[in-house]
Amino acid sequence: MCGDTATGKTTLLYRYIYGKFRSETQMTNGVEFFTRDIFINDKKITHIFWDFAGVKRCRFFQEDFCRGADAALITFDLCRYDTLFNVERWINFCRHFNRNLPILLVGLKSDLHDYFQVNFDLIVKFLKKYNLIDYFSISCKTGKNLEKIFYTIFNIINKIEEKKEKARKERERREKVLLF
Ligand SMILES: Nc1nc2c(ncn2[C@@H]2O[C@H](COP(=O)(O)OP(=O)(O)O)[C@@H](O)[C@H]2O)c(=O)[nH]1
Ligand SMILES: [Mg+2]
Repeated sequence: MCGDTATGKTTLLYRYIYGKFRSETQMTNGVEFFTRDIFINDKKITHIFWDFAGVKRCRFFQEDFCRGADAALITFDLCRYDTLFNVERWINFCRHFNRNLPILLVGLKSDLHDYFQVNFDLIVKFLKKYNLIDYFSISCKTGKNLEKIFYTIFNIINKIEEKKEKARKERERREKVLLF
């Protein structure tokens, strides 16, 4: 998950894990961990979230994580136009190692409609130009669409993992045949 500072990444994770809205602003310092178990097709999956500070000294870790990522969530603040504008930079950052990385675009703070500065044309443009999976607007305050984005992204990751597993089994089978 990436996005500009104060778009709501930590608050989003906090709400997803603890079911509560954390209203105080607190810069992510270093790294925070969150875990949650979910079930997909009756399979228990433990997810570990690493929430890195956006500061420069953490860039190295961020790049390393991008390398191994199966999918990404990119966040922007529906009330700050510049954060949507910067989405393009985050897409390029995430796709540095994998040009086809699946990305879900997430606009946060949908409860603050009186302060919206959204340009829907730009959202549609990004969706098409970068072939993004989908776009959701969500609120960490009301919880709107929150479960949906995680469900969507985990389903994608699960499918990729299954494909990898299938390929691995097929490779093993071929190697066995060769051995005989
Ligand atoms: N009203 C409202 N405020 C939010 C929402 N999500 C985050 N915030 C607030 O936005 C500020 C920045 O959030 P934070 O999670 O620290 O952003 P981060 O830098 O991306 O991790 C905090 O004061 C949050 O309480 C939301 O959906 N609605
Ligand atoms: Mg944070």
